[in-house]
Amino acid sequence: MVFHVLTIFPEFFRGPFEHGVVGRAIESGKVRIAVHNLRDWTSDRHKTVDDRPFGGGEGMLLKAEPIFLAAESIFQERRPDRKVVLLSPQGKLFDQAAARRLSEAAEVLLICGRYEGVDERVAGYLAHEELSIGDYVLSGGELAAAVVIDAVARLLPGVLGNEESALRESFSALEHGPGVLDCPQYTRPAEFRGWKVPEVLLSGNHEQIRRWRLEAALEKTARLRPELLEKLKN
Ligand code: 9D3
Repeated sequence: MVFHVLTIFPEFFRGPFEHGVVGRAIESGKVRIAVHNLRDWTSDRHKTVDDRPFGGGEGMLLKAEPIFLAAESIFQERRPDRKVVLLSPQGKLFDQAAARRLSEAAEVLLICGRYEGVDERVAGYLAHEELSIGDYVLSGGELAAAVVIDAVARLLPGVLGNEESALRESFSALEHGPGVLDCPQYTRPAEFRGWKVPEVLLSGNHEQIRRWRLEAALEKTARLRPELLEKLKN
């Protein structure tokens, strides 16, 4: 799978994918990340990518033209397996279902917003989807694009080791839609600064351990993410 990223900060993407799961996926050729500098599709002396909003108001918007020219040069023809995504605070929430959807594509172009926003014609006539990674204000779409790449790349065949993907199938409710959180987990030592690991986990009684884990996962979900349990009921 190829991720194209369109940004005014191409250097941002040097670091994040050198390590870990995505780094390995790139090395093995399962994933390619092509970073494109939006300023390469400007034609004025100052490489202008932004302008003031019609109707007045604060700040500057990314102009439509350089973004359309870039997209049309990166994807020379539109195919059903090529998706264009605009990252913006107004987008639909990026969740595991959205990650699964994008993982079906052969190539995804992630357009990173900056300044106060992006000319709406990008959302209206260029992007297949407009996505936000959550209800908080970021300085731009770059971190969001990195989040999307990480979440989607993990879903591609062969990207996780056999062990990791087996774990995902059997345990992670989140991967199958909104559900319960992972249960609390502990490793050695059995006592750290006076805080003991729940006795049952040391017992070797696998039936009891299974019951405790389910109970603990439900309790923690109720405490930290009650809305996930509400969704389960429906
Ligand atoms: C909602 C705030 N906007 C009204 C004043 C201004 C604005 C702030 C930050 C417009 C764009 C941005 C830059 N953020 C993104 O491009 C962005 C984002 C985000 O801020 N939060 C969660 N997901 C995303 S995806 C892209």
